[in-house]
Amino acid sequence: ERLKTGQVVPITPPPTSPAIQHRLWPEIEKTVQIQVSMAKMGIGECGSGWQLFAEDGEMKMYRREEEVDGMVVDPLKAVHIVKGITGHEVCHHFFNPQYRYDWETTLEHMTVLETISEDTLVFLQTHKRIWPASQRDGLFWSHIRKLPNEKDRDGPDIWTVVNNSTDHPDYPPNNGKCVRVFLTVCLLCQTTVDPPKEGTSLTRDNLSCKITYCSVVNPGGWAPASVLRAVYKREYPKFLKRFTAYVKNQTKNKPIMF
Ligand code: 16C
Repeated sequence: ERLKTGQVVPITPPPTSPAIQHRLWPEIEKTVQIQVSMAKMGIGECGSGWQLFAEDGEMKMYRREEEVDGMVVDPLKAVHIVKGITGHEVCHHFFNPQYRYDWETTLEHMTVLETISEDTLVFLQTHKRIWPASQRDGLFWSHIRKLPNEKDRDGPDIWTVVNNSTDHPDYPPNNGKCVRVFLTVCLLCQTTVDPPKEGTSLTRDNLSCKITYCSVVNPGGWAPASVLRAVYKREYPKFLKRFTAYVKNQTKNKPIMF
C-alpha cells in the first residue's frame, strides 16, 4: 500500500520490552550482547586454555584457573545436550523465581527486590555457608530474552538468561553476616527439532536442547582457594544435572513451549 502525503512513518520499531526505560537498561543491553557472543564461542575458539574438569554423558564442564587479588575467580563454561525439552522451557525455569527453591540447592533465601519488567528482575539471594568461610549473598539483575535464530531462520528461536551483579541502596554489600559475591552468568539454549516421519505428529522425542552455561563468580572476600575449587567442582555438575532433570520432569506431560 502506498503512503499518503503527510503520513508519519516510524523510524525505529516499537520497543519490545518496557525495561528500556530503566536506569539499568544500557548496562543490561551491553552485558547481554557480550555474554551471548562469548557463550556462542566454541571451547577451542577462545584460545585461552579451557580445561575439562567434569564430564557426565553429554555434559562437559570446562574452567580456566584465574585469580584476582589472591581470590579464585575461575571462569566456567559448560555445555550439555538434553533431549525432550526446548530452550524456552529451560530459560523459563531458570529465570522465574517461583521454581528457584526447587532446583537451586545452594540457596538459603531468595527475594525479588525489583520487577523492572516481566523479562527483567532484581534478586537478592543468600546462599548456604561453606565452612570455614563466611556466608555469601548475591544481588543481581536477571534478564530473559528470545534471540533470532540466524543460522536457521525457520528453526526455533534461541533463548538466553543473563544474570549480573548490581547494587541497591537499601542492601549495601557486607553489611551483616554475609560477604557479597559478584557474579556474571549466561545461560544460552538452542533447540533442535528432528522432523517427525510423515503422517506422525511432533512429540518431545523429536526435541533436543543444546545448553551453554557460562559463569564467573568472585567470592568477594577471603575464602581458601582449595576449598573454593573443591566446592565448585562438586556444585556446578550437581546444579546442571539437577536443574535439567527438573525441567524435563516439569514439562514431560505439558504442551511443548517453543
Ligand atoms: O546460576 C545459577 N543460579 C542462579 C540462580 O540462583 C544465579 C546464582 C548464582 C550463585 C552464584 C554462587 C553464589 C555463592 C554460593 C556459595 C556456594 C554455596 C555452596 C553450598 C554448598 C553446601 O546465577 C546456578 C549456580 C550454581 C552454583 C554452583 C556453586 C558455585 C560456587 C562458586 C564459589 C562461590 C564462592 C563461595 C565463597 C565461600
